[in-house]
Formats: sequence, structure tokens, C-alpha cells
Amino acid sequence: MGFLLDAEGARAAAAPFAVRLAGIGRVAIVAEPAPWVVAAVLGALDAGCQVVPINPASGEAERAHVLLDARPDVLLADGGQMEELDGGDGGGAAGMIVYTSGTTGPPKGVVLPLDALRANLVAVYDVWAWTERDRVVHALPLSHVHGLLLGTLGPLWRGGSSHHVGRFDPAAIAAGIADTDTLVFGVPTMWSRIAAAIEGDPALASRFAAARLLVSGSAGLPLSQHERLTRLLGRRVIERYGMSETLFTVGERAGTDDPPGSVGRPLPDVELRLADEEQGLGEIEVRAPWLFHGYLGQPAATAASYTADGFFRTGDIARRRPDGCLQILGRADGDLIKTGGYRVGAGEIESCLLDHPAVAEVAVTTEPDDDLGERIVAWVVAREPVTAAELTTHVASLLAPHKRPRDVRFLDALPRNELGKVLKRALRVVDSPEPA
Ligand code: MCA
Ligand code: AMP
Repeated sequence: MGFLLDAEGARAAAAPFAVRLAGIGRVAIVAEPAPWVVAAVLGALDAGCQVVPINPASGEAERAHVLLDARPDVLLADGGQMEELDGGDGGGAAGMIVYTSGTTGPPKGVVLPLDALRANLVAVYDVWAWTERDRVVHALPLSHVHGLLLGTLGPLWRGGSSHHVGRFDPAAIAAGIADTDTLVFGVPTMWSRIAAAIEGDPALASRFAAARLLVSGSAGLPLSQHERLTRLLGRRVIERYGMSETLFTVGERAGTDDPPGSVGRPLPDVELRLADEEQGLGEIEVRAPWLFHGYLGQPAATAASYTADGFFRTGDIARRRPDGCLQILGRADGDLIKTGGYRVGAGEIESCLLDHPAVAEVAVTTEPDDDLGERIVAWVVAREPVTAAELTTHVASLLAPHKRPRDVRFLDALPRNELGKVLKRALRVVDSPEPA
């Protein structure tokens, strides 16, 4: 299906939502990829609301958690129909609350004021020489900052246009690339599927090559994929790095000559350091004018995510190359998973599986996956007969399909240390092609 919105059209579509939402504090929006969602988000922000985008694919448990945690005053769904809810504290400063996973527990609400959203985009406009002539083409979910902020509000607030092609499909993205100034945004899974599609239909290459900027983000694009895309397109896909909490902080510049395999350099106004600056290695710590204003209702978790001198601890380990570009090496904690560009906590999947009556014990790990980057693997000790498909469906329906394990492996017992803690490393080693 898909839709194309320009700034003027979006403004006109947003106006009635701004009127309807005037005086409302917090509004949850089921963020299906549809023009009414864009209009509702813009209108709600104009009306001074706090917008809580909800993944349309999220299951009952996850949606119930978000609604209970954020306590929005209204819920917009199905073409913009409004349902009044109990509400909570009446909201806060205009902006967004984006739900994202931690290593343990259910997803947390990342509070992002409107000023932060706008300031971050201004920095991105700067490094990519982004103008009102530019159009973004993408198929990203509108429940996360990549698709909603960068892919949609970014071009519309700049005065340009945003084209969401609907369900991700390389040919649809290619068809959406206008001969003008087009920026194509995607996660690495999309870029490797685009590469495969071009190999099957070389005529697609010239469409992608015509775009002004091709950008990958939300997870690392492996060097082999960079090389494959450069070979197919005769040009570079550039990378950028960000987080829901920090928004976009590091990126390769338009027209870069830097060798691929890095996420580029910090954006203007970003103070970025590595935990061991002498070695040019370690956890990325950032300070920027647009950092989040905490996890909703979780002051302890918020405080724990900062260093004593006010830098946000990203949990990402990086190396600074001699040319100043940053290479992301991995996560400090393996329990935070990136699959298809989605952030998923091992703990939330473990809790969900433990709620299934047949599951006695469970540990969730990941394995490298050519398509998804990381594949979620559940190691299960069953107390009664159950199939992998039943468990997968359980997770997909309660949380979201992208959180479902791609492999379920049954064991008689989980390996534990003398304190009873599960040894996830041993599970990775125990790996066998068939379930035990
Ligand atoms: C399969 N499906 C199931 C089940 N098995 N549904 C229910 N129960 C099951 N057991 C269905 C799914 O519903 C879906 O169907 C279909 O199978 C395929 O699902 P899946 O394999 O999970 O995904 P995909 O369709 O292959 O999608 C790949 C994707 C997607 C398009 C790359 O992962 C994606 O959109 N990723 C983007 C993530 C993103 O935007 N992250 C940004 C975070 P159907 O589709 O028909 O319902 S923001 C961020 O990271 C920051 C700040 C940053 O820096 O950008
Ligand atoms: P989220 O909050 O869903 O946006 O996830 C943020 C996480 O995605 C970061 O902490 C990184 O682990 C990962 N990430 C985002 N962009 C990149 C990138 N270009 N390369 C590697 N990892 C990335």
C-alpha cells in the first residue's frame, strides 16, 4: 500500500488532530504505517501532547504493559478513532515516550521532549546537507525513532516529503526512489535483502544508485554487506548510530571517503568518549543537548544509566579508528539483543516463556544470523510435552512477532554455576543442530 506525504499535506492532515487533541496530556497511537498516524502524531505534538507510539504488531501482554505504564488519556487506533482511557498524571512536556527493551523486565518508556527531537534533527540535517527538496523513502515501523523521527518527522519538518512504501520490499523501495533528491533509510536486514534482490534483478541497481543518500542504521551493517552493496551499486551505503535514549549521535557524512566498517564521527554538539580513552576503546558514553529525560516513572533506572559526571552509558562497546571514525564492536551485556534492527531484551522473552505452563526453566541467547543480524534462541526445560511452534506462537502473540525465538532447543537441565546462575556462555558452546 504505502503513502507519500509532503510537508504541506501533512500539516493540513494534522490540523484536525491538533483540534481534537487540544487539552489532552498523553495520547497513545497505534502506529501502523498509515498517513493518519503521521497526521495524528504531528497534530498531537502541535497540541502539546506527549505521544506514545505503540507497535501495531505488539501482542496483548506488551500492549497492556505499555498502556498501564504510560497511562495515556486517549488511545488512537484504526484510522484515528479515539478511545478515552483512565489516564494518569496528565502527561508532561510535549514530545514522545518511546518504549524500548532493557536486558531485564518489560520495556521502559523513554521520555523524549519535543525540543530534543527537533534539536537532534537539526544536527542530522546539517551533516547530511538535508534540504526541503529531499524525500525519504523507507518501510520502517512508525513505533520507533528510526522510522518515526528520522524517516517521517525528519523530512516533513524540513519541508520535504516522506514516502512509506508499506510492507518492506526491495522493489517497492526502488520504485519509490524519485529522480530528485531521495534518501533511502533502512536497517541492515533490509539492506542485505536489497542486495539479494539486486543480484536477482540487476535493473534495480540503477534505481538505488540514483538516490542522493543510502543510509543504514539501528544495527551494524557487516563489512561483507558493505562490500557487496558497493560492488552492486558502485557507491557506498553510509552508516549511522543511535539509540532511543540518545537519538542519533554518530554518523558518516554524505559523500564520505572514509573506508566502510565504521559508524562515522559524532554529530555536532555531541560529546562522546570511550570508557578507556587512552586505548581508544570501551563503552560509548555520550552527552548531547537532545538526550532523553529519563525512563518514565523509573528514577533509579534512569540514574543508573548515567556516569557520575552526567554522560549516558550506552552499553555499546566501540573502538576509535586512527581516522577518528567509530567502530561498534558489540554490546557490554549480551542480554540486549538486536534482531532485524529491533531491540529485544532476553529477560522479557524469558519471563514470557516462563508464563507458559509447559515451561519449567528457560534461558534466551542469540546466535549470528545472516538475515536478522542476531537470531533469538530459547533453551527450554519442559515440565510437560510442548512443541517449539507452540512456544514461538506464545511469544509472538503476547509480545510481538519480532520477539519470537527463531530456534527453541529443549534440554534436560540448564547449565548453572554453583550459585545457581544460568551459564549462558555454556549454552552457546553446547549448541547442536538438533534440539537435545
Ligand atoms: C511468523 N510470523 C508470525 C509467527 N511467525 N506471527 C505470529 N506468530 C508466529 N509464530 C509472521 C510475522 O507476523 C510477520 O508477518 C512475518 O511472519 C515475518 O516476520 P519477521 O520474520 O519477524 O520479520 P520480517 O517481516 O521478515 O521483517 C524484517 C524487517 C523487520 C522488515 C527487517 O525486522 C523490520 O521492520 N525491522 C526494523 C526495525 C526497526 O525499525 N528498528 C529501529 C529501532 P506480517 O508481517 O505479515 O505480520 S530505533 C533504533 O534502533 C535507533 C534509535 C536507531 O539508531 O535507529
Ligand atoms: P534502539 O534503542 O532500539 O534504538 O537500539 C539502540 C541500539 O542499537 C544501540 O545501543 C546499538 O546497540 C544498536 N545500534 C544502533 N545503530 C547501530 C549501528 N549503526 N551499528 C551498530 N549498532 C547499532
